[in-house]
Amino acid sequence: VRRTIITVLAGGVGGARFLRGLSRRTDPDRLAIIGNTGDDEEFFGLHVAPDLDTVLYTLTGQADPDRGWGLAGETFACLGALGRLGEPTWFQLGDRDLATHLWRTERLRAGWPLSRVTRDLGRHHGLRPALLPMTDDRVRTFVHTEHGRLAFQSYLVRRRGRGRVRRIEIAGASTARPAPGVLDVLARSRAIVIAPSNPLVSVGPILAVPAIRRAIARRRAPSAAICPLVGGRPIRGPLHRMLRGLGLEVSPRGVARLYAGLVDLFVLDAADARWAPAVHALGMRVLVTDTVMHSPAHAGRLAAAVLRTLGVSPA
Ligand code: FO1
Repeated sequence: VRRTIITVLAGGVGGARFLRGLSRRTDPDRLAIIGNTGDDEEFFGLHVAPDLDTVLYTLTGQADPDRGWGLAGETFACLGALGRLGEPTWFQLGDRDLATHLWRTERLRAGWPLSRVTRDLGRHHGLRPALLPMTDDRVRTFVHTEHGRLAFQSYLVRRRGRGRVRRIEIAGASTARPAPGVLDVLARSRAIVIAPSNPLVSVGPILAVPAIRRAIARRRAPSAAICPLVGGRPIRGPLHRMLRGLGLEVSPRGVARLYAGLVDLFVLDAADARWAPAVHALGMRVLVTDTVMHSPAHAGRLAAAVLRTLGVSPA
């Protein structure tokens, strides 16, 4: 692992967009990303790692700008042909995206750990930050609703995040070990940042790996989290419904509580400035700024403000 200055815990689209901003404001070769693998899933025998791929495609300028996931200009001929064979097509696997999953799956079958597959994939795509899956072990997120125990993609994509959430299960996390490099980058970080990703199903699985949580709780570097709720709603995804279903407060304080003891600074959107005292009372410093990432330039300004407030020089 190269010399690292900033380590980011990231889920899918929100995390990737924040990272794109951060990599404009700091040396991307000195950035490390710990990615969520809890929402990985097998489709047609292929290992799909949506959050890792979303980060990879976004940071290499290949992501579809509207969806935020998958490749820009993608076609779906293969999926269409599978549909004509009577196969389920609710998970949109693009023709060129399939190459990623074929390649990953072949190497996993050859015995490579996911961390090595991810590193090589990044090299082939010209990715400069170190992208580390949180673990090489099998961890899978399940969402329990009145429809039963749903694998994460079934809950989010197939059922569109509907249904009352009763429990979130991160299966395999309690015995999972951090992937090679993860504890090392955390120990050598000058700052640790939790991206504006879903704290329950994107960041939650990363922090559910016991040695990762422990390393962050005992950090020497300053740490920050950016609140993914703005005005009581996430920019995308069902976080507000998940919090409500679990009986947690649907507010920045509700999110901040999930990070108690792990972050020194909590970043609130200007629309939620009134929550600053309540978050501060949890023992965190508060930064109030614009957090909505309408463009890479907005994301860059957000990232720069976070680093400045943490006292970390960007380059
Ligand atoms: N999200 C959807 O809402 N619908 C899809 O059909 C879909 C397909 C897909 C394929 C590859 C990939 O890497 C991501 C994909 N996503 C899709 C996004 C993914 O479900 C979520 O963004 C993450 O799992 C949440 O972090």
